[in-house]
Amino acid sequence: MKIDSWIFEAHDDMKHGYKVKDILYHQQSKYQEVVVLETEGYGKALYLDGLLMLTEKHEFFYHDVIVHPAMFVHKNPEYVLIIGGGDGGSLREVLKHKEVKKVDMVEIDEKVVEASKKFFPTLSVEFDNPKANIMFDDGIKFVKETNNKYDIIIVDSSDPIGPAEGLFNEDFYRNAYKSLKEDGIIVSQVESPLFYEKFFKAHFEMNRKIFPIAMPMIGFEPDYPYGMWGYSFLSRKYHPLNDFNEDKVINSDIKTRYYNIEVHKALFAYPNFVRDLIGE
Ligand code: SPD
Repeated sequence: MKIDSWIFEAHDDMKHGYKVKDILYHQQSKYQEVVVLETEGYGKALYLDGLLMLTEKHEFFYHDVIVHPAMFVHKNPEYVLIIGGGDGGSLREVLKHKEVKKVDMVEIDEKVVEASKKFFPTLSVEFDNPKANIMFDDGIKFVKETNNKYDIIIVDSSDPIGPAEGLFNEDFYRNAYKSLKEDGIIVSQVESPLFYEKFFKAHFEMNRKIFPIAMPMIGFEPDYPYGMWGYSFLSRKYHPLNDFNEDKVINSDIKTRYYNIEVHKALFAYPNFVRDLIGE
């Protein structure tokens, strides 16, 4: 990864860049290149294998969407599994929900947690919470082997290349389905419908064979190329709109900067090209 006064997430035909003030951390872990930079205008930024995972300024867009819609739709989300999520942002949001009794977090790369504890104090706030059980293991292997049943599973992965590749295939989702209670929900990050069209289409074709409800959520995320980001809402029972009880949000004291009742509904309002992609 080339770092000078600018950092670019480089793709075949475009680049997404930030002006860099300082390189704070640069290590090759057993799994990937882990880099933390101080940017000029967006706070610190975390890159894995040259791809931007988050900036301090904008991470709330992503972590609000990957956590709160499912947590508010589920009637009583007590047991949560986070796959990946080594920066701690998803754990922070999950533990804002008072019903939660236990969160298992399975992160493959200890270096990501190490970097977050050192450089991202606003994300790594809940690693020592007694409800949090942090395991350094392969999430693919974990869902294959566990007998646990979760209310919610959040797949907060990096991109579908490198160590996270297997978190996007059918075996993983079939095993994750089995690790849910009968009314459980999985939310995964599934890249941008603008940028990874074929992948996005295939993800929903595959998961409609596994889950009674498999719907995209489309949110704004300025940290990632094109700013439009996709997540999947995969549910054994609850529909994200028909079973959404707005009072649960109104009566909650959870503070969010992006998520609210209107945003919840808007995440399921698809532009026509997304409807075409998912065959609606
Ligand atoms: N292209 C970037 C996709 C990364 C999604 N995961 C980000 C991790 C933040 N917790």
